[in-house]
Amino acid sequence: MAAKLCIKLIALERGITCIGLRRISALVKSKYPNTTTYIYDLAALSSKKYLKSWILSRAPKTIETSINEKLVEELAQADVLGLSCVSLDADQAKQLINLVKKKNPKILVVWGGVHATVNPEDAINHADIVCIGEGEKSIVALLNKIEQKGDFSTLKGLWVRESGRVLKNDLMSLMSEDELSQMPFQDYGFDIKYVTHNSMEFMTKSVYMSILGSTYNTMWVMGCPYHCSYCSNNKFLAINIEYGKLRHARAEFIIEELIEVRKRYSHIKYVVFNDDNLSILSKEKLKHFAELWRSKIGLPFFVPGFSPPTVDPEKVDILVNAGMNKLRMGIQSGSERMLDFYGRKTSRQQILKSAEILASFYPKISPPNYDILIDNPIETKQDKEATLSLLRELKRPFMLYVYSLRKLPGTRLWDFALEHPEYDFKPYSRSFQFVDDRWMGIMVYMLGIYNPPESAYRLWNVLAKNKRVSQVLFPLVRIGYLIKRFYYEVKTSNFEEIAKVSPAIAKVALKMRLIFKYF
Ligand code: B12
Ligand code: SF4
Repeated sequence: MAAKLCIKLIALERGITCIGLRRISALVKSKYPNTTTYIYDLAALSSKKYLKSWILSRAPKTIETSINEKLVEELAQADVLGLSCVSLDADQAKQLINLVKKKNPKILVVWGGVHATVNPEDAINHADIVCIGEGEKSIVALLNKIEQKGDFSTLKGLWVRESGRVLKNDLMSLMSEDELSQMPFQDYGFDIKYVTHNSMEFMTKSVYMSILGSTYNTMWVMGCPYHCSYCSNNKFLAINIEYGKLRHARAEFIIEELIEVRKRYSHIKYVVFNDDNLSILSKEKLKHFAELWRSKIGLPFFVPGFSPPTVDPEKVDILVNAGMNKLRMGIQSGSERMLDFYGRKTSRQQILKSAEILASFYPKISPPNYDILIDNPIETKQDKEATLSLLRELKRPFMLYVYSLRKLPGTRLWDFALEHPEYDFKPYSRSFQFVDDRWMGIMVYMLGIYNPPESAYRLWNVLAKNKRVSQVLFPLVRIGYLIKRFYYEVKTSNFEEIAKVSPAIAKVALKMRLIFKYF
């Protein structure tokens, strides 16, 4: 095994973003060339059915449960199999591990990523080793030991199954700014294998474009100091309080990363910073980043990581001038009682104030996006009405992302649901998009589309409560929402950049923009 350690790495995902595994892959490949990386796209099959099921909010038989046999064959040839996924995809990861282990009982399976971190007790029942938290230092130490035929059972950051017992080692320290800045960029090589339930091919520009279009996903600033009860950050903080500090590579690193990836994927015209909290960075750091971005990259970008206490007009302005054309802030509820239950460090008043600041940047950027959580079984009628009245008060325009609440392992909400079986908190295996409370769903989506006068609002209220009418209204408001999203995309997108990749689409969109001027 020692001379040419054969390593296979795989991310199971609904898509191909997998920033975590791409980072691990780049690092492992830099030290062990006999490494192959796979991305198993579990959503490939369902993408056509997805839109219909989303509009109707009904679960289709989306995910193909049989595992690609050719993939199993290839993975089973490895000495070490490294695996990554979120909890939603853990069952398929387990199925894959079982099939691979059947073919090659000697293979060492290392399970890392979010599910392994928030639920190691579950992961270790299926893998030989579980990597908890940030994996770079642990995987390098582990592979080194395996290569040297040394003892890895006491390595930090790992749980190791050995002779029927589980050794639970201390955590590995998180990387410093210097260490983060010395890491290789995410692996975007064409030697990555893109896998679906019935196909396997090398990654190409066209595969990439068919899934992510011209968008590149990255993460610069990691860490979040908040403790929202439904979020896995609870668990990250519980295992290591350092996860609450903002950690990031130098700004130059993220600029170089973009330069590199654009050499390979010249069609990239848009960047998403998946950071939990980019907006908490100091003004000095944001200014430095903004100057570099403007002069060296110049692409528009999306920052989803805003929360009401972090909205500062000066910071928003810095980011907008750098190229941010879209942002997103978590609101979740308009009820002070629910904000408290979720552990959100904000108030209704602060939400209104922050939303006013964000809306003032329209039309320089597209309308701000806000997250709203519904389907919380402990919400009363008053709580729901407080959310609806907040949406009526919020400065317009805005767009909503509506999520149906799910309990995730390792969160305070998970513990609360265990202590209170009388409340029906839905499991994470049920999509976050499937809305149970149709009345609330209709009202929230309707308010995301427009703010009707009082009499029309009351009429909506009555109609949405009628079971039969709501069957028709719900898909209608979701279609209305899509139209509104499309309208603002056309109004605010940079079609000069899009035209370089897809002139036909840009031409049609520019014509539509002329028409939209009259609305
Ligand atoms: C970007 C992101 C997305 C992206 C990309 C998803 C992806 N699979 O990469 C998109 C928008 C598509 C997305 C979708 C969803 N997401 Co999301 N998402 C995130 C976010 C904000 C950042 C993830 C990230 O890239 N982190 C940066 C990398 C560097 O960290 P990392 O992935 O943890 O990887 C490190 C370690 O885990 C480890 N590691 C990772 N893999 C491996 C492998 C090996 C072998 C080893 C040794 C180590 C290792 O080393 C890595 C580097 O340090 C997190 C929140 C967060 N802060 O983590 C939520 C998060 C992962 N998402 C979450 C959820 C719930 C979802 C959805 C289910 C939501 C939905 N609406 O349907 C979907 C699921 C999609 C899917 N099946 O993958 C939850 C997951 C909770 C859980 N218990 O699983 C999180 C934690 C947020 C939360 N609220 O709790 N998401
Ligand atoms: S602010 Fe966002 S990332 Fe932080 S704990 Fe709350 S939901 Fe999670």
